Amino acid sequence: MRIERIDLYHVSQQLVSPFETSFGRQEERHCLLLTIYGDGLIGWGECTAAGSPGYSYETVQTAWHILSDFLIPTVMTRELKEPEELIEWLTFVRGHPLAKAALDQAAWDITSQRDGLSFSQKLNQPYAKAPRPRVKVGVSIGIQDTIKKTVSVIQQHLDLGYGRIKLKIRPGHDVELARTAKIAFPEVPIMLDANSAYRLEDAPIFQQMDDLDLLMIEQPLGYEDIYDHSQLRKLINTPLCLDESIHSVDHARYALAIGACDIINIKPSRVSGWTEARKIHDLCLEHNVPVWCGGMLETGVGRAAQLALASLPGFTLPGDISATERYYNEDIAIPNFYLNKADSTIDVPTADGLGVQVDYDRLKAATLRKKSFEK
Ligand code: OSB
Ligand code: MG
Repeated sequence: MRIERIDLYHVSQQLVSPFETSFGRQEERHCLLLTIYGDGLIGWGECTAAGSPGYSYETVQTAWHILSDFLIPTVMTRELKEPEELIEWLTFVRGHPLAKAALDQAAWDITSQRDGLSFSQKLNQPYAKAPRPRVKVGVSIGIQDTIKKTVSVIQQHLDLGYGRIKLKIRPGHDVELARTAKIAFPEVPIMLDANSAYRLEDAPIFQQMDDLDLLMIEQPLGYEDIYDHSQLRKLINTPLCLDESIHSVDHARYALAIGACDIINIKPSRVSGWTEARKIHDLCLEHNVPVWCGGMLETGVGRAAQLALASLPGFTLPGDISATERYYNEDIAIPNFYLNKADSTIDVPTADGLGVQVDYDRLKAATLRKKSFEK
């Protein structure tokens, strides 16, 4: 497939409610969207770099630069046959996984459409089992002003049908929060996400949570650390999950080799896309390590592709993939995603490619700048 044109958009959307983590508070969400044009088809990708370098060193500005000046010009010179090839073309750029993932996603979308398959079907081709039609999901709840407020926000989400709750923590807002939440909702699977706010010396804080039967603790230590996590894991009972420090299947291999985690959060954008995400999935499946699909407050464009990833056989834990209304009043992709209340699942799209359409009026309203690249 000849790639005829690529359009790049910087968009900004108001979140339904502010999202606060140990690295900052977001009221509006910036991201990049891009489209690949070829063979009369359009493939979409989302770059989840944010307005500030809190979660990742990448931002919308760095991703714009890397995509415009390096990645897109390279992709424009190539013929796209299968999506797995694309990431190989981009190895001359070190790092910048979020920028690369947007192109990788668009390549999966457009080639799925070409093949008359949904993204999920194409991604699931190597496996004997049919893809899951619905995937288990949970909700990620940001830091609230008080513990009391957190309890009421948890209740609201349980009432909506979410069957797994993730609470963001930071130093000083951790043990008491977790204990209060577990006392209020003893039957609910609750997990914590620290976004790298602690150090190994803080192990006693996590030991105080040993009796709480938490589902897992996500990324307590450094965002580049693997070793200290392997030490912490020996000191605590709660299963340990890595997010920030896994950028590739190699990192996942290092983590498993030294026993740094029990679980991996596979965020496709953090690992430069769906091709690499599937490799991590395969490695974890081989080692019986459960995985789940993480989120970055995606628009429907990114969310459709998260659902495709979570339909792979090894995704046995609920993902951070919530209903559209948890993020945006008017998403740029239609239709919206809804939670199936009975079993806390979301349906995996079945139409060709991503299975969502972009509403161009809404996209236009949300776009801060746009650039087209043509041959
Ligand atoms: O650490 O998982 C995280 C959002 C932005 C950046 C990092 C994280 C998150 C979330 C939200 O937890 C997950 C979602 O619902 O998209
Ligand atoms: Mg996380």
